[in-house]
Amino acid sequence: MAKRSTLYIIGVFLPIWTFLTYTFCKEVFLVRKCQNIDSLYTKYSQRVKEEYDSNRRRNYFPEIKLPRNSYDDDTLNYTRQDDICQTYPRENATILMLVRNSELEGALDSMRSLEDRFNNKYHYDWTFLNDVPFDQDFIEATTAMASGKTQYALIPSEDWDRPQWINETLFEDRLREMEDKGVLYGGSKSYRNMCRFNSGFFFRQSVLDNYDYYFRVEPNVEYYCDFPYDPFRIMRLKGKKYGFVITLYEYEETIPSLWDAVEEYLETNEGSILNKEDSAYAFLTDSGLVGKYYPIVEADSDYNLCHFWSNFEIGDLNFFRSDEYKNFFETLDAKGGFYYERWGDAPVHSIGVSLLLRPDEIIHFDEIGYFHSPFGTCPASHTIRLDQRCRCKSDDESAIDITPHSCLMRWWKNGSGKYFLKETQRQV
Ligand SMILES: Nc1nc2c(ncn2[C@@H]2O[C@H](COP(=O)(O)OP(=O)(O)OP(=O)(O)O)[C@@H](O)[C@H]2O)c(=O)[nH]1
Ligand SMILES: [Mg+2]
Repeated sequence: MAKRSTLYIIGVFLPIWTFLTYTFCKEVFLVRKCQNIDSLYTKYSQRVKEEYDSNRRRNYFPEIKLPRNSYDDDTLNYTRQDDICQTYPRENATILMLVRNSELEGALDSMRSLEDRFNNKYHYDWTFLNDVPFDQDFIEATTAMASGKTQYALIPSEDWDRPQWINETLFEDRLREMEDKGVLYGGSKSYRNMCRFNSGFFFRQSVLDNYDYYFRVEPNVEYYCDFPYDPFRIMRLKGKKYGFVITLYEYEETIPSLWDAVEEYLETNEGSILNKEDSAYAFLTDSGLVGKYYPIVEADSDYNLCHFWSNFEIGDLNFFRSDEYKNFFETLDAKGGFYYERWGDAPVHSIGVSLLLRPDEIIHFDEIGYFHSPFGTCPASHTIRLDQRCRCKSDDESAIDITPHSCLMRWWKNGSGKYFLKETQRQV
């Protein structure tokens, strides 16, 4: 009997007991392990949440000073807004694109990006300009992409084509010379029309008559970050007349005599009354050491070749429509340099605004991330890049701001730039 019960214990009870004990311990161990993993995950997610919440919280406490690469503390603070259920007031402004039918894909890429990053909240109108009529495909696709109204205008021949008074023989000779030298777009006739149009005629198009501000957009560009504000509103509230994101040096071979023409303009009745101290003249002529850099090329004239890259610009149309700017443009145009050389609209606009405006009427939008091949700009502050969902790094290969190719530091020093540089200047 005792033998039977021993056998029973060994054969039945012990395996069951072992199995149950094993299962129980395993469960306990697993639960523990899971709890450990759980608490690990909880810890991680709490850390991430806190980190990101602190970003979000900034929206509710706009007075907090961001560690940002900016000289204007008010721009961001003014606009921190809760996006949900918000209606956004609009300024009297339009987005403006001069573009060819053949550039439809690139135009849509740029539109998609700007709509996503800015305009889907505001629904500003899109105005398209062309020297030939837009085709149906272009109109249909761009209208579908826009969140605002679209309008399409044909540029009159007298605002686009080469004027009669251009000496055709000289023009053809110079074109060939520049092409042989390998100057970028040196042999292109249409590029010259485009540059002259953008310098002196875009603002005269009747389709723009009723607007105060424009935002120039080109095909194939990208806006890297959400806009933290409506730049048009900043322009109006702060009395700005010209806004840029990138500034760099021009190829001197495209403008050999542009500065001579500017100097002649400065001798005219209108030019001679300008006060160089009240303008950003020094931004155009300072060729000393700024930060670590001298200008990348030593220019032949007093112009240091710095210009605002005009493929991105936000401007006050009333400034361009003013007699002062028109007179400045017409004095230059009469020299024929848009055709005999290859003057770009970027240096012409830049010299115009630097001479005719006060430095504080020009704004560097340093929270806007932007790319036009081959250069880009990306906000320097990590918190801004998270806050504005940027998809760029400020040390990307294409990021130009703090490189020898950029004139930004020269702007900080001579324009309405960073206060600490301005202070240094004053002390010197
Ligand atoms: N309608 C029209 N638009 C033009 C013409 N040439 C240039 N454009 C537009 O004018 C703007 C500037 O021309 P781009 O070819 O981009 O000149 P760029 O920016 O100096 O040079 P890349 O962009 O590097 O080619 C763009 O918006 C073009 O679409 C033209 O002949 N007709
Ligand atoms: Mg371009």
